[in-house]
Amino acid sequence: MQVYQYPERNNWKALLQRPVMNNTALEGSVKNILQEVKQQGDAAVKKFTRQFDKAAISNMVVSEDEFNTAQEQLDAKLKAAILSAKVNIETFHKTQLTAPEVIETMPGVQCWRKSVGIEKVGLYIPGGTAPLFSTILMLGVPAKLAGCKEIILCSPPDANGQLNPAILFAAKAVGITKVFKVGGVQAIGAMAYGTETIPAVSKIFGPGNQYVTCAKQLVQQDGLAIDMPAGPSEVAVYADESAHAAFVAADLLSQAEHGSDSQVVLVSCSQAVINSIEQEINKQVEALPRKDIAGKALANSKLILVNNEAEAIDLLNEYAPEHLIICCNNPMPIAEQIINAGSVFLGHYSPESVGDYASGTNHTLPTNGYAKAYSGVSVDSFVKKITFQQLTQEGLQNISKTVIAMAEAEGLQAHANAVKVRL
Ligand code: HSO
Ligand code: ZN
Repeated sequence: MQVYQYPERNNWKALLQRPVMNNTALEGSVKNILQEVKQQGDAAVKKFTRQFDKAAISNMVVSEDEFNTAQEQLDAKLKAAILSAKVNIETFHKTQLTAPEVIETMPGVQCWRKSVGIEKVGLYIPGGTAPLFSTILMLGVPAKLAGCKEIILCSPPDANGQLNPAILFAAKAVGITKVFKVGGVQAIGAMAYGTETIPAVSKIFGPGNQYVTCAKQLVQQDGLAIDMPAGPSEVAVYADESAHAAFVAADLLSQAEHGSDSQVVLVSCSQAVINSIEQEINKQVEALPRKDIAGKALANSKLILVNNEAEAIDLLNEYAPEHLIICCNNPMPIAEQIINAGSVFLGHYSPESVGDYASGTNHTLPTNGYAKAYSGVSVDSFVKKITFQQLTQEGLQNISKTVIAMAEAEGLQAHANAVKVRL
């Protein structure tokens, strides 16, 4: 792991740069797959599933029998854990629902705003080395609360044409309308353009590899909405002398094990703290089943020594991490100065993994510095906000002078007339 001692402020940007993701090399093949799915529907989806997932699927829709089998197969403890996490996520996200409030801006001029669920949404859940069924809760729960009518899910099948039972159990638990055994670019294309079997949706959510991310960006250019630009996941930890090296090391490793491209950053004002955490990482990593992946991520990780707490805060705000853990006895004064982060974990007993699974907050968060301007997924991500207004005759009278003066000054006489004609 690389240690950076007292980096100069004008070097921060370069130091905190994420590896550039270059999609141009794969864009051509992604475009071709999308095009084929758009033109040939199910036939193309099945062909690419055979080609990439090595699975021959006759019926892409998961049947009731398959859901029941998954329910029977899944360990009772895991089922209970999924349901308990779901309750916390629901409890937290429910508070994001707001009832419309009618505001009278002038006597007789009433305005309000109503949230309306996006009618059809599509969730993508990757397969691969770790099937992230927890993401189904993070996307499905707010989608349901938002009032989305059709919530479909696509996930790549294994070579036997099956999905992981935990994926099916979680999908059933949150009330997904239909689950399809389809993954990769072909899944994004199917949800964007619709096929005979898979309905087109208005917004696509969920993580994925570079191909899936590229496909989401391309269909966005075609007018589809997507959750947010996704990049490899990240955690930054700020640790002072009160930090427990073993806790911090475990937190850094929990993010490093996601992928060899994961980003792990430690910031401290103490070289001794950095040394002891580094030692602890080297010890703990050895025992991890995913130690090869974590090891690669650690090779790109940064241990940064800064002069003081204020400088640490500035550096962390410049980095804008997806997750920030503040390992201090008194984290609140620091937390209040954080202006760029996806999700913040305070004190010695708030590991990122509780937020990843079960505390209630969402784990679909902005990476790659997007936390400077983007928020994580919430109920808001699944609604549109429509404004309404109604004026009485008196209200129109009250506002008429203002509108007429402005319309005439913009040279838009018809706008002014629409008021005048009513008075
Ligand atoms: N830490 C991931 C979310 C996740 N962790 C899912 C475990 N499962 C987002 O960066
Ligand atoms: Zn995680």
